[in-house]
Amino acid sequence: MNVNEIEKAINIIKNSKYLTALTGAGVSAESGIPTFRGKDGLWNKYKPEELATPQAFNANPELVWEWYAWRMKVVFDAEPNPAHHALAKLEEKGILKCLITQNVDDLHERAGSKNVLHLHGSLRIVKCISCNYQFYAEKPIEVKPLPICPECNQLLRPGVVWFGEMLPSDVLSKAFSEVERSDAIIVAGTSAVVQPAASLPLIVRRNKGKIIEINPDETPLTAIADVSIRGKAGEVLDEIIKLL
Ligand code: BV8
Ligand code: ZN
Repeated sequence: MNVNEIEKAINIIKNSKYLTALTGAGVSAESGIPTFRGKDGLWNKYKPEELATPQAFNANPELVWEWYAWRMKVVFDAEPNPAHHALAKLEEKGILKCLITQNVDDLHERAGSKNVLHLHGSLRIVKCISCNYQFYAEKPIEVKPLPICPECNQLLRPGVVWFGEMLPSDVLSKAFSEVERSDAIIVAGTSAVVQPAASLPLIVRRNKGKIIEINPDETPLTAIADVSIRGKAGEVLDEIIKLL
């Protein structure tokens, strides 16, 4: 962890008037939740792009539900890590105005973050493929036999956004308005390849805002970030909050 990059990040945060954050699977990695594209990627024998799609669900709902039931178990058993706690602290101090996440876990909320936008939905929501029925899953749901809607008898599905599906328009437009007014954004734990999430930090930059990236690896954002810290989100954000 490079000390003067941390100092640079702290200065940007201190001088920010409207700081937001965009997080990805990497901020939950230290909670033991596998990332998508890392070496320990989810269910390595499948690519998320192959399983997290409406086509995969229609073709093989048993397999897709088995994958999501496993992920619900992993996520619901997991605990927030210092990255989640540091971001919640930044919000509590009135510095972080909005947390935009691609993650479908609820670890930001469980760490105390209040203003969280879930671009890709949540594993806590189970919804009907046909009517408006949905419920909040306190624990992983039974998927054998496949869960059926009590209102209309159609299949239930995970309340997440699959590849090829539109993001919830209210959440997406809120995210765009948040980054439009940001003069700084912390981008932590994302490979910055999935659209439209990956375009959000570019809007901050276009408006002359500053990008702070936190990631052990380089990403397409690294070259344009004002400071890019090669480190784990839990360690780096913990250090930042301590020195702030
Ligand atoms: C849409 C929910 C349009 C489900 C997810 C070409 C072909 C087909 C499609 C496309 C295409 N080009 C673009 C697209 C669109 C597509 C897309 O972007 N594809 C990508 C793969 C190229 N996007 C979509 O389909 C979106 N919808 O565009 O609709 C449309 C238009 C009109 C009409 C209809 C439709 C929907 C995208 C949402 C998909 N759903 N998740 C589920 O989770 O099961 S995306 C999935 O990837 C997760 O949400 C995940 O969060 C997200 C992004 O991944 P990351 O979070 O970045 O995670 P990743 O593993 O990649 O990276 C982790 C990073 O953390 C790494 O950099 C690693 O170094 C780092 N890290 C590791 N440890 C740590 C760490 N960092 C910090 N600390 C650590 N300790
Ligand atoms: Zn229904």
